[in-house]
Amino acid sequence: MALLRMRHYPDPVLSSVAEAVTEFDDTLRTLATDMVETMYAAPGVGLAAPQIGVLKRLVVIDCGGEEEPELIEAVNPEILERDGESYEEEGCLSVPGYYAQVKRSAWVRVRYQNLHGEMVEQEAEGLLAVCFQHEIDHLEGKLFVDRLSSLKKSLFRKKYKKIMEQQQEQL
Ligand code: GNR
Ligand code: NI
Repeated sequence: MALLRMRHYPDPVLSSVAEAVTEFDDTLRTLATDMVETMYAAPGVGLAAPQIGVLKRLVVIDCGGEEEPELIEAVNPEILERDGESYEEEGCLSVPGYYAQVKRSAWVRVRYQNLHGEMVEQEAEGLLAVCFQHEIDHLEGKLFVDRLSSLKKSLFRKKYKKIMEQQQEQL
């Protein structure tokens, strides 16, 4: 097992579209295992492969919490159906220190393949629905800050610059 290096905004890998996974082999399963370890270590409730520099359509999610972990490893995930609206505060391991409310669908039906290539369909609401949408966005090269209004996005850019400068000072 290994921890993988997190890529941070504005790394160009985060704005690139990831490629479909076609080989369901040990390489894929090792990548998934390392991503799960990296997600739990962060800690985060989700992680998409582009965040660790791999442009493949693989995401891992665990919104279950420490008490009852509920690990999802989703390959080539897609949203089939969506309904309602939600405005949850989001953060992202690739945008450290910044949080904002994002408009999402409240309910989604998703389809993905498991690590053996078998098709799975699942419905999600609440934090899990937000997570699926947030992670699938990563596969399209989209970050939650791309979904903010242009005013909020320019405020984000200023604030993020300061966050990055403070991090530099701490080193
Ligand atoms: O750890 C994470 N928390 C979170 C909180 C609200 C909405 C989305 C997320 S996902 C984030 C981890 C991450 O960056 N995944 O890509
Ligand atoms: Ni993220």
